[in-house]
Amino acid sequence: MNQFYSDVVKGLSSNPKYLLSKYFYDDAGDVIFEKIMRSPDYYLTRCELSIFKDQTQQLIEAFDAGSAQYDIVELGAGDALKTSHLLRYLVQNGKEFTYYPIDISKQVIQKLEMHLPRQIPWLQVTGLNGEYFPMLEEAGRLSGRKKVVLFLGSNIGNMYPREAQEFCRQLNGMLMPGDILLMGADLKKHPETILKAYNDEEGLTREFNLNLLRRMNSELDADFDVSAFQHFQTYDPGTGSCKSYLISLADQEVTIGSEKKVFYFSENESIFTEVSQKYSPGELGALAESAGFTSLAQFFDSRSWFTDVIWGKV
Ligand code: AVI
Repeated sequence: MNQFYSDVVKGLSSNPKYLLSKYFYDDAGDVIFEKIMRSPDYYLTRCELSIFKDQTQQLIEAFDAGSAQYDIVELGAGDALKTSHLLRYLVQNGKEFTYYPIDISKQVIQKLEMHLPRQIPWLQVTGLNGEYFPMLEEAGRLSGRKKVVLFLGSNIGNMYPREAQEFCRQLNGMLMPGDILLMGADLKKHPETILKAYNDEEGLTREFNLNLLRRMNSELDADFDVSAFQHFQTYDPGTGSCKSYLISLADQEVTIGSEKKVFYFSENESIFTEVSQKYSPGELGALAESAGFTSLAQFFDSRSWFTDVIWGKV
């Protein structure tokens, strides 16, 4: 049986029910997510882009303070739009380095290898298609230099704080002294601003969330009535946990897969689909320390809604 099916069966057999947010990203989900990133209510992408555009030189000075010679490795590179500002600056200033974008999508890597050197002449790109950690090891084998590892977009937020701590600890264990981590994280702010970003007026996040049901219908031969579920978002300003759910609007049963496995949903029952954790600068400092990093620098957008932290491995 495929992994998607077994993860779905596990999640929907649990109490309370859940689905893994990594399954948002099929072709349709990718398209919706691109629209979310451009939507007025979803501020995260614009905030981080402004840091990369307006403070390029300062970001690079912070890397240079750690090491004179380094390669850039990016975990989950996507379209590399933000990173391209750094890469262009480095190339234009005569820095010798290779950019190693890592992504689970083969298409993403092929596109980056084809388009980036056209946009940024002389840029050396070696794409790595696969999971973060094995590909990070591969980058270490290929690169003879120190590494600046980028983990942008508040992807760290899609882990619970404990998972994030474990992830950062594992990452730290894979780096060499002198390597650097540049990580983007969304900050705690007025709860309404956060809720709006995940409950946007255009209904994009709603469609993103409901797309999980459509994906199960098309890939797992499920028979979800998508109109019988509702997107529901919460944000707890105390813990910083912003959570997405799908709420069943009726007592209903759904059949999944060729084995016709049946799941029951009662009216108002929830399926948890995603956490988008928000941090305070202090909590990020504590995360750095608990994972064995030293905080070297921290950058903010003009409203201090988003931050990019630079941590060093000692
Ligand atoms: C990819 N990740 C950082 C996004 C976030 O903000 O948690 C995914 C997302 N979910 C709903 N909107 C965007």
